[in-house]
Amino acid sequence: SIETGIDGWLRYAALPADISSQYRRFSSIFVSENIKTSPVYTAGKEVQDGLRRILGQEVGISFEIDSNHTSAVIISTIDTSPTTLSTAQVPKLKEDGFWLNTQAENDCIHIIGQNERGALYGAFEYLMRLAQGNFEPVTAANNPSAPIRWVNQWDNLDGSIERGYGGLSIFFRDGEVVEDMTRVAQFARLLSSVRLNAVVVNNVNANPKLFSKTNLEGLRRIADTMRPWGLRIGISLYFDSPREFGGLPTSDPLDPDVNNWWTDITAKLYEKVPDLIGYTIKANSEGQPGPLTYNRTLADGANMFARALKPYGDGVVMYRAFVYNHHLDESKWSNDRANAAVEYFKDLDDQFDDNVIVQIKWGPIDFQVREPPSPLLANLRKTKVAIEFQVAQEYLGQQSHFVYMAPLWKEVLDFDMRIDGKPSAIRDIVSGERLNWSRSGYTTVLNIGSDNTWIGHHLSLSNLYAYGRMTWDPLSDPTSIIQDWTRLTFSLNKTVVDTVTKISMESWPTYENYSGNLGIQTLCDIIYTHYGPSPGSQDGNGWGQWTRANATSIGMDRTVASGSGNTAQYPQEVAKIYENIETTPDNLLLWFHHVPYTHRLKSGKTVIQHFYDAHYEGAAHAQTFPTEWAKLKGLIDDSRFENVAFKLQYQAGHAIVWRDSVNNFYHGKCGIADEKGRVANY
Ligand code: GCW
Repeated sequence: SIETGIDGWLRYAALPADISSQYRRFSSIFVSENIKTSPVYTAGKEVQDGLRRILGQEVGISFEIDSNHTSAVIISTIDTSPTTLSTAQVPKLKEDGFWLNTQAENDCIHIIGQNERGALYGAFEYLMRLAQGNFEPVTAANNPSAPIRWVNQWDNLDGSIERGYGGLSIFFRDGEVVEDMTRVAQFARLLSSVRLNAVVVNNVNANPKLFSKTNLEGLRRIADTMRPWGLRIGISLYFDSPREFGGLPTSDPLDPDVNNWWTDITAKLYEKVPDLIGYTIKANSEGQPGPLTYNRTLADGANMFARALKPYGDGVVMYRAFVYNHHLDESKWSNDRANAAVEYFKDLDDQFDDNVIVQIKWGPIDFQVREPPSPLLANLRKTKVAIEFQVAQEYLGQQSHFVYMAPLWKEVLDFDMRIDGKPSAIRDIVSGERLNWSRSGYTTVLNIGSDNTWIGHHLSLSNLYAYGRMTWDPLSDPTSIIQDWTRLTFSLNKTVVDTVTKISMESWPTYENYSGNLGIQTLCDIIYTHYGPSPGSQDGNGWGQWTRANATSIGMDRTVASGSGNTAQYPQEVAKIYENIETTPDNLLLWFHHVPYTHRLKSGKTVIQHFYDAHYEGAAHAQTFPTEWAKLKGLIDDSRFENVAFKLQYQAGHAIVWRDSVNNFYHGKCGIADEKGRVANY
């Protein structure tokens, strides 16, 4: 059969008959909700579909449980659990959590959600085990690490997607919400299967035309399509809408008319989407207006939206910390974009309303191939935060190269910030545990589109799967995540699993090697595309992603002693490590220090020789990916095989372009020859 990729990791491929025949046979699927909009109902349908496809069993759904129910799958919430079913053994579940018991009495399977969404998650968990031929008995509660597990699509109303590499928007076209919701439902199914619970549907560079009558109605359709999958929608707002769209003279967040305008818009939205999860705000960022435009604080701006949402329950304002001056003067040594978030937000810590969450990019700059974690994650105590990842590979090869990001995220989440000298792993900060927050968590920039691969590269969809897995349980192991994903996406065949795992686990270090090393950032074109090598574009502009490379030395001096003082934004113990060149890890050396090209790393190599070597190594390693992949010919469907083969071949070629451009550039700068005498052929 031709595999399109639309089902992603939810193909439910039939198990070989000799395996599936060993499994028990079901008499029925009992579902506690007979309403199509309920995720419990969806769970029943999904289980029915899964049992048919994976095991070849045709099992009927019933909404009435009979007294001699044997060999049934019983799906409910804790509250709607049938009386005959003992829920006494179920421990207290967290919001969205579930209980899965495959060893229940009368040969039954119990899937019990803390809420309706949880029941659906439990159903997916069960099916994804079966689909991997995993018949191991399980009796366990499963709870999320954090309540906020969102994705942010950067979709524009015209159908384009900012930093989108997987086709046009599945939500919008020509200024309006699309009619056909097929892809929206398929998308919701994928998200829900990895326990993500909300989607912000439009770009943070938001267009106020979203509030037209037709579009409000369109948002209702999107929300209605997603609700049965346990997903809620949020939207991004444009700060200056009252002035630019509403005919008011100002968008001042303390102006009563402006507040009324947002109150009114919020009422209209909730009329269509009664469970709207909230607003995402990008303001005073990259030339966008915001509260500072009106001489108000960022907190004044955030709280205006928070007040508008308050009457409707649990809606939150996700206020982005991505606020910085993009006309920075590079000639001033102490100027540093990495300082911006803490400078703007730290002093506002006690000023945000309780339904405001500050949304912080994981690194201080912008989704680079390597950054230290954002110091703002350790500077807010009262203000709840969400960490922002980027499944979109904006700076990581834009889905033309493949970079599996779970290892990167894991490094960030495992990083110990040592707040007040105490263990403060970032995963425990964002879960809310470390500082006792009630609502905090995760979001990611995501750029799925109407392409059959969803995202532009079959392998890159693993990042969405991994993001879901890691937000639910940040202690998950990236290797087992990719193994599960591969079995579900491609095949249970060992060669397939091992090969995809190998390529995936090597992909980030490889890309780092041929793009930008030692914490210098992704040396791509910085002005617009963020793609392809252009090490010279980093400097000489106001964007502040500088390398400060000159004829003799390179790197950003972020020390207190002689640089921008950025290290002091980290808690003391961490600051000490980065302030000192001896204790700064090599892979962040040039992020924190400005050194001669001849500076010796802990490895004994000079900085410049490391650059040369790493680029040769990275490019050489990229050549192994198509060769590895070639082993899968005939082991997976030709359609996806060819598609990925083409992509990996392209990546291998482009890696050589990266290697030579970067090496030539630095050779030209410093004039120091490669010890190994290698020269590019052009
Ligand atoms: O990484 C940068 C992107 C912009 C984006 C911005 C942001 C939506 O290059 O395209 O704008 O970040 O996060 O707001």
